[in-house]
Amino acid sequence: MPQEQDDFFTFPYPEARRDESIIEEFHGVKVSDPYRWLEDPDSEETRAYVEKQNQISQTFLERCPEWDKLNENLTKRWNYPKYSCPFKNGDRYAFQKNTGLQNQDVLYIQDSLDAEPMVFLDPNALSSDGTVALADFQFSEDGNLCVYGLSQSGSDWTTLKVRDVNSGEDFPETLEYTKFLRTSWTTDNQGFFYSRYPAMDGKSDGSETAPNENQKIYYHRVGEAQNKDVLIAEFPEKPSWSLAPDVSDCGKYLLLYIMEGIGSTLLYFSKLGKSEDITGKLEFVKVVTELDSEYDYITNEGSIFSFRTNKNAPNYRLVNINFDSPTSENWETLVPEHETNVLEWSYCVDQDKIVLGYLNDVKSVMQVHNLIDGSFVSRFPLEIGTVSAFSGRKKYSEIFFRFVSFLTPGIVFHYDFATDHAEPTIFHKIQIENFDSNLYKVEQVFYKSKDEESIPMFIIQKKTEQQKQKPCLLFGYGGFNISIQPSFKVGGLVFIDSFDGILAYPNIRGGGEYGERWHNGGRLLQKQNTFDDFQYAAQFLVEIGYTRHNQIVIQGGSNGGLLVGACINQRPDLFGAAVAQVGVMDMLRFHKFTLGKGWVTDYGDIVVKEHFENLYRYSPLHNVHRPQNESEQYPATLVLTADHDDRVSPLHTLKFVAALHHAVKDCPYQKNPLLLRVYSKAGHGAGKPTAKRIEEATDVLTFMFKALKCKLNC
Ligand code: X99
Repeated sequence: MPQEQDDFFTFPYPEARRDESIIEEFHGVKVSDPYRWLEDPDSEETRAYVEKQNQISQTFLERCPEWDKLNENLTKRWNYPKYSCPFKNGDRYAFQKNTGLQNQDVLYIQDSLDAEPMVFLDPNALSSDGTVALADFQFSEDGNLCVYGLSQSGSDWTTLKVRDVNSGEDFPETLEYTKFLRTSWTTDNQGFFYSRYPAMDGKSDGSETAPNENQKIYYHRVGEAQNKDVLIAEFPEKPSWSLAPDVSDCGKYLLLYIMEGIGSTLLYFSKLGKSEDITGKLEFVKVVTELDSEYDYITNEGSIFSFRTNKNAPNYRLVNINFDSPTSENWETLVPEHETNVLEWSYCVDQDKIVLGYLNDVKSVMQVHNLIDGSFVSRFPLEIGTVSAFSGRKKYSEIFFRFVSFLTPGIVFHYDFATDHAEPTIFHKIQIENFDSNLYKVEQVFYKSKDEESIPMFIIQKKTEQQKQKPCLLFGYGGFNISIQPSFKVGGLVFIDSFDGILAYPNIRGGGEYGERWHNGGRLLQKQNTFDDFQYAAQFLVEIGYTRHNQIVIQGGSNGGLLVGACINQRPDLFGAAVAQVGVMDMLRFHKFTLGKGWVTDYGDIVVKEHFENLYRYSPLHNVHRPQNESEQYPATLVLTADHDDRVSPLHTLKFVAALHHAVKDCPYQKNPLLLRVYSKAGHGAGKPTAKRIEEATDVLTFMFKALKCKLNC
């Protein structure tokens, strides 16, 4: 049992065996990797290690009576109906709904907007514990068929099925070895293009770590077995390329996007004839041959194709490319880059209009332009917040979009260009009983980082007469061009209410909040800016009197788990507690597992000397320290992962915790706990059943409660 010492306990952390024989040399630097054995998820030794760690973390959390209280608060708060943004498919509409605490959202279809919705697919019926999730779905052009992907236990792997919308029956075939539903139907509704990996040698349930390579594109005819699928495109000399097909609105072209990492794509196309004639590999014309920019198909008028791109436009623009002569000298700008606002997405609707979604200082702006000349038509009125989903197509005059914000759980709007001339109408508005948004306030502040860059940050708290120092949850991500926009978070509100706390969301560099400039400012050799921005956020919050360092808990997942890992190594004195979820912790080996190779675009490639030196300088696994005094003590830290996380393999977290525990062993200055919790039948986050989400949120809040020594308000 743990021994009581001061306010916390010293824990008999399990010692991980150190294999000192594993040493690799990078650019003349010898690096040892004593916990390499933890990379095998299936060995008895790894399993035993995880079990011992779980016993300690569970004891820590369960000893605490507040777990039940927080669980009750969270469950109450979570229990409100949630609606997705509907899609129009043929003559019907489809949308997802969750009554409140259902493990998985249910997919409904509706014959008209005021018809009774009918259950089309209920993933809750597919497993008793909610661990089978609907990963994605796509209806055929006429809306009569739907291809959908199921995933299990949180893995990225999906199996595809096809359902007849009229009968509700599935076709017999099951398509295996796909990740991320990248399907695109031919417009005759006979079948679809999709990308898949070759069959794996070993297991492929998401607990494996083998790299995913050699993706290929196939055409699948509905009703046929997968082994009858027609191979359309493959690049055996480029095993790390990932491929995505996209049939043009007119049905006459197949676009092929090729990625070798996150973001930038190559772009090829092939002309399509009748789908019966698809019998083998297609000939592709190369439009973009350098992997330096992103391209997003919007629509085409004959051979003139419109794309959203950041080619020569760090805030993105719309460009027209004539596929009859696609050379870049002939490209024409349709909507120029905006000076300050980032063009995040665009859709063609109602034949000749384009809806553009911009980000202005991290707040959504939505406007309509003319497809023919790109000119501005109108702007939709929006409150401060985020357009989190949009649906609309060239052939339909109707659109739907979903708005969320820190205090707005979700409003789905409907607008019909054919009949509406006024503002969009509310289609679904989420109402939460006993939630009064007027009790809270949201402010956006701008603070200076280490290099004087101005960083935006949202701060949410209860309205009070007088500002006093409060427990503060500081959340960050900072990578992959992803913007952290306002959204409604139940766990965050429970933190505010139960602990009289503050939430702080700094929009640190590496994200896409200010386009490519922001992303570039926090990746590759600039990655340290991401960590500095986060550390300066903590300092700023203390300087303005909102909190104290020992009341700050930092939290981040995935790339944000790396952020938390790096920050507790670099500035343990700034934070009272830390929660790192599903993080990338071994920066010298991330590229070796599952999809990790793709992250080289943000993190860099160890074969390049400067990249290696940079990664080695901040890699959480390689920079753990033994505290030499009180202020070097690690904050109370909870590190979380899950056994079916095939996005960021749990080995990152296990090796990091083993190194942390070794570094602090018998250290008199390390009194704060350093805990590891590994969830089972769970993955990186997508598709997690509500019950598991609430359990994890309860663990995290209970940990924060104990680590920050909060008072429980209710
Ligand atoms: C990915 O690794 C993306 C995974 N992914 C694909 C998709 O490879 O989401 C893909 C192909 C086709 C369609 C959709 C996808 N991501 C997404 C990074 C961050 C991201 C990730 O998960 F860019 F948002 N990471 C984990 C980066 C480091 C930690």
